[in-house]
Amino acid sequence: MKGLILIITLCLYIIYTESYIVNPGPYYLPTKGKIWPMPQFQSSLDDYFVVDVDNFLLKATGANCKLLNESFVRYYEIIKKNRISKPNGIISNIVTKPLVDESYLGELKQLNVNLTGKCNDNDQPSLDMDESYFLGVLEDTELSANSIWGILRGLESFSQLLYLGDDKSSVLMNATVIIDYPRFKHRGLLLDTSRHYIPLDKIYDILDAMVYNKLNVFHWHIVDDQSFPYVSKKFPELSQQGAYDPTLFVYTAENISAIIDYARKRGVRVMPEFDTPGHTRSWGVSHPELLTKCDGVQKGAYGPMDPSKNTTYSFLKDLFAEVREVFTDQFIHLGGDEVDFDCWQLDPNINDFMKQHSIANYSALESYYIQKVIDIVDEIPFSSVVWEEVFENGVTLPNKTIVHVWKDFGTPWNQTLYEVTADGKFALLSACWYLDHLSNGGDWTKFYQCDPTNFGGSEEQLALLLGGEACMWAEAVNEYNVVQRIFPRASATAEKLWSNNDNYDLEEVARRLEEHTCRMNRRGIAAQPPNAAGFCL
Ligand code: CP6
Repeated sequence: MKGLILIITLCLYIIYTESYIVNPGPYYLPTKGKIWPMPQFQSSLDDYFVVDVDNFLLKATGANCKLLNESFVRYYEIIKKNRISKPNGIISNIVTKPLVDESYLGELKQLNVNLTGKCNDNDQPSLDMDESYFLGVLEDTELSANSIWGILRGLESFSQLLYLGDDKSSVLMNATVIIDYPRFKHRGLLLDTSRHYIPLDKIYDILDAMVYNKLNVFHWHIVDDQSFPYVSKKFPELSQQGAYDPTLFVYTAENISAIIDYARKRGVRVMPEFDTPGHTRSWGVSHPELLTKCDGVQKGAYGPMDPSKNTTYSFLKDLFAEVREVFTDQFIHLGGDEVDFDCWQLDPNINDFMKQHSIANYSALESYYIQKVIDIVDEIPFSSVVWEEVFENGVTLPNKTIVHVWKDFGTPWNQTLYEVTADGKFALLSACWYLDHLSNGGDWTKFYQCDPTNFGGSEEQLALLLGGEACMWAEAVNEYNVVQRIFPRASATAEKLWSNNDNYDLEEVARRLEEHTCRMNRRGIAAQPPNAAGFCL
């Protein structure tokens, strides 16, 4: 009897599960042939071309130079990566033409690349570079731009228009017209290489992925309290004693030049940050005389740089003169954030100095310091970027100095942006885009929902907002998780900074980001999945 009940129960269970209508949980299907970040204007038809990815031709019809030819070599490789490459999948690469299909336009064999301006092998990207381009995928398929930088952005868009057909073997591209240019000039990614050393190969991966997102500034927060991996020729002791390891965990001038050149060829600027007077403990290992002694807070402790000594400034002048030789960008980021006043307060020499110079308080002392440093780098010459505290402490900044807004506590970021731009200063925003802050796996939506122009400024004020940066502070990342921590969440920032997409449907954005992340994965970038469920071919 018991046995019978057991069998019946089993049968009922099988019938029940078999007849149960399987309803898969929600997930995002990637879109096809959409571009990330979204162009300013795009019109695509259902009509499509078929592309033989192994025999496609990029042809320079305007100016030509090594920068352009090398970009062709890169994009040939990228174009080939549109086939399926899953271990158990078919490796597809067959040009197939549907038998009866009204939308079929034939084979697309070449893209004419028409650079209308000049192109020199040593051209360098800058804040004011022209990144606009026109792309027409029609009978006559042409990419045209005034500058090499626009061509590079256009090649990226062109490569993203390719998608895999439903037969999972042919690669297709819809007839398309694109007119495109960036919303902001400065679209950055900050990478901190002090809290954890990030090896060169990961930095190259990050630069590649930046290009796939049209990000154009690699803000290299190269040193900080914890380690000093920058190898100085004038002061080799800085990294010999201040790096985690003087041979393994450092960046030599040669390493840095190679990174700058790699970035340059892709239209990415490399802006170094040497953050002072705070965040400088690693400097003090070999140069304790630079820092304020802070026995009062803790025996043997050191505080921020000593603003009262001439030797502090002469040291910085020598170091920054060398940094000028190594880094090629117009800008240096001078930091100036999070200066702890306790040590200055407890130091009798500092207080004497303040009396002599009628410096009333510690933020005025910080202002005195940073003013001198700005003047020093101005002569070298470097233009400077500073964190928002420098502005808040009332430093009289040269008008071209850029104020980098990072805080959303105390004063909310939109109020700070308002004040900075009302004062006629250029501004960058980072407060919305902390890659080290995790709320949910898919928290890119939080990044996406921040609009940097949302601070109530006038036209003049808005014109002073140059863009922003996503920040990868490295307290919780090293070589094993840094790339996936950055991408695709920084892609959300990248689209806010490139596109004028204010009437967006978040579901549609999610599907495009799903596609874009799969595309980064196909190209070898270890981006993490953007949405709670999904798959990549
Ligand atoms: N390191 C340095 C950091 C931060 C800053 N400077 C930072 C701290 C807190 C937040 C964001 C950034 N980790 N050198 C401030 C610019 Cl919320």
